[in-house]
Amino acid sequence: HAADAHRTDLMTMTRYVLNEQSKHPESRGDFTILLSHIVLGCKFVCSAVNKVLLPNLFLSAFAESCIYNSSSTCTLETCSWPFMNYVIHDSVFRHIAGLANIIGLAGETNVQGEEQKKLDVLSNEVFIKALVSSGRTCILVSEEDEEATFVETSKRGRYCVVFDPLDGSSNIDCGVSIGTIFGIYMVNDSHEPTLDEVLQPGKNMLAAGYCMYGSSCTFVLSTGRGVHGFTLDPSLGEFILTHPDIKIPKKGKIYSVNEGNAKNWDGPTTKYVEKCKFPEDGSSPKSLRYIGSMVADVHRTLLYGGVFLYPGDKKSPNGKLRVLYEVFPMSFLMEQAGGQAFTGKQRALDLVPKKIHERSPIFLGSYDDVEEIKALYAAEE
Ligand code: AHM
Ligand code: MG
Repeated sequence: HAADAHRTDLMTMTRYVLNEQSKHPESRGDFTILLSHIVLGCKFVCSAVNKVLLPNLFLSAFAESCIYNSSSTCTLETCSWPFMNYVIHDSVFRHIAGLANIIGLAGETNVQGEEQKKLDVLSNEVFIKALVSSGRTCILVSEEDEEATFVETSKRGRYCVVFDPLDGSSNIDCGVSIGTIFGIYMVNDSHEPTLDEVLQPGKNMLAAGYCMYGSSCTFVLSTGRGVHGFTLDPSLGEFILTHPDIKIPKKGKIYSVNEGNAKNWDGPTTKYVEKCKFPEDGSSPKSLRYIGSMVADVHRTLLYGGVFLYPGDKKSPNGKLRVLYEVFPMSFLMEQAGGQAFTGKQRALDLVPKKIHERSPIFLGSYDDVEEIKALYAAEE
């Protein structure tokens, strides 16, 4: 009854990390605690994202009516939502209005842009608070904050976390997958922490991962021993190991790039994409897939193979993606899955960032495909 055993013997993420930890007797469980706080942030964002995606209009209509009427008899009929003509019980109504408050929809007059912004900001706040309260962090770098956060001494630990709390924000309103990306460094204790602790090459990361808020909520993690995928079981509120030891296919059939920028590309990028469409060796052309959410594009690349590229171009020589919390974590995962990540000049994980929000071109994915890109850049020199 292997199937039965499987169903009752769940490998949760905590269990997985504890297993890993038991291989290091010196470990004090700090990483497990840190990760559980990251996971909490992801669950919160997942839930907030779903509330925005599904009943978006519904919530704002209700929230407004509830806030402005603020009476206990506030019902569907007293609000302007036109499509339903029955009354929702007050408690349900208050619940919905409460949710709307949490996710920041309540009271907004300008529905479009502001909501979206709020969800970014909210996600950032959630992660900062979860990370600081873990008592295990020291420096936090978030895409949302200009400056790094230095955790106060009483709450300080040895880990530095770099993260993009909600990446792909242009995709929120149309319900397309978005995600959180993070990387973890450990400080050299003994001295006051400085920014140098995080301005380190990606290969010094201890762990990296992302959480994708898609048709399901998927958490992909590497602690430097392969890449493992977990799926949120909403009924349990637990991430369960569903994709152990992910390996990217050695060669893929997909390329993923914003081709709208082709006009400004450099020679090797142009040549590579041309080769994808018109292969010279008689093989079939590659398919193009581009979501515009790095987490989703990288996730597909990891599972199906192929390449994801955000090259530099004449307008933005360093491309768009940020080294610390976009390029490094994804490159770390790619290498751990048997793929490669290249900047156009070097192995991405060898890059030493000088600023926390620095950008870099990135080409990552299946080993053989990235090898081809490297050859085109080498030929250029
Ligand atoms: P964001 O951090 O503002 O959301 O931007 C990052 C996103 C990535 O998720 C994605 O790979 C890229 O921007 C898409 O950019 P473009 O719209 O230029 O193709
Ligand atoms: Mg981003």
